Amino acid sequence: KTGARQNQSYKARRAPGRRRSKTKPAAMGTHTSEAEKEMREWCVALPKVELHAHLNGSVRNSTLLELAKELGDKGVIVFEDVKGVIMKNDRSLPECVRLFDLFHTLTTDHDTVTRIAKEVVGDFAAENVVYLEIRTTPKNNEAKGITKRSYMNAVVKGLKSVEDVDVVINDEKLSCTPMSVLGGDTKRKKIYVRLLLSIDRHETTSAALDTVNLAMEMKDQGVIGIDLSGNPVVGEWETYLPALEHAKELGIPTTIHCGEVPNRKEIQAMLDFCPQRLGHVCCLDDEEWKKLKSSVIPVEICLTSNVMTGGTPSLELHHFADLYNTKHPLSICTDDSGLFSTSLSNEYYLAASTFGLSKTELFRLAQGAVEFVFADDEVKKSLRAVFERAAAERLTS
Ligand code: 6MZ
Repeated sequence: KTGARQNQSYKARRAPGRRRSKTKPAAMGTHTSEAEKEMREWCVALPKVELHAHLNGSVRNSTLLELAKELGDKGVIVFEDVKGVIMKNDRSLPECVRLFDLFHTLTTDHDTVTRIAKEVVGDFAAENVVYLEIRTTPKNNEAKGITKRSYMNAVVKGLKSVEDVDVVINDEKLSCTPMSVLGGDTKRKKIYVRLLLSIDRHETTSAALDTVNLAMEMKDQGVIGIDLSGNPVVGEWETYLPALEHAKELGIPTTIHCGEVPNRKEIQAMLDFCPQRLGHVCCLDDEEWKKLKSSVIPVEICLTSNVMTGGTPSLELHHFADLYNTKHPLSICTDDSGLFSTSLSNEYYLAASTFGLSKTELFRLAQGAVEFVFADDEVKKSLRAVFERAAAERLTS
């Protein structure tokens, strides 16, 4: 409903000859022409900022299969059943929720959490992401001896164990990496990584407050913000509000999954809360849409995810076009690159091919995301310089 409404003000150009359809977004690596191949490569080389990526949704399929095989061998799961589910490409929102339960069964022990954090950062750096905010839900699991704190320690250990890339998780490391370069192709790559702690919509007020307090305790380890996510048809806004208010009092920035499904009362309350950023904003009615636009809250846009989960009827009808045309602050993000078989480069490619954006427009979109990062001004300054350097190179080719 909302997609069609927003299409009334659709002004962005569609790529010439592109068919208007409800097909799923193109997966990576399906080159059909030299021009497409060149554009895909350009999107990979483009320095990028990723602001909305869930750790467990960004795990490589190969890793999930390996973990599933191990648990299959131990008789904990039936590998063949799980394999089919992991490799399936078409996922509705309820299926995603079920899949996350499966992923958590596969990944929730300290060593595996460390492994996936390390791999996910390496994967983003490999496609020239220069700043990454990775979000994850700290998990208690008494049976496995895991606490929210020990889970997060395992994540931080993963970030610190990335070998081929310089990972900057706090200011200390800034001066230790003179040989590395952000956004460069030739020298060793460097990526800023910050962590957001997610409050899951299944959690109680007290558990949500624990997460905010943990974020405060782990400030010097790259934890920089709070996210509200999880199954959008579960839970009540009032349950999480005290924790989100607490974050605000402590000066911790927040980002909220908003309007993945229609929910008038909740969407209004989320907009009234005025978080630093909002994710998705798919199912807003006219009044909410107006309110969002006048709020100027930056939006994390997840094209493939929204099409796959039905938040928007098709790529072509995605609300990106309306927000982009009205110059609303936004950034292109992956959401769950593993789950949806995408990458940030692919999402930029889709924005270009669906809405007819030029290379300059794509570049400015990537550059603009620097202004919405939760990291401090020093990091922003350094990222602005990366894009200034890259502009000369990327915009002339
Ligand atoms: C809402 C989502 C999500 O935290 O275990 N998550 N929540 N909407 C989405 N759109 C598809 N994608 C991921 O990562 C997995 C968790 O992130 C949230 C869900 O709570 C999921 O369990 P972590 O690292």
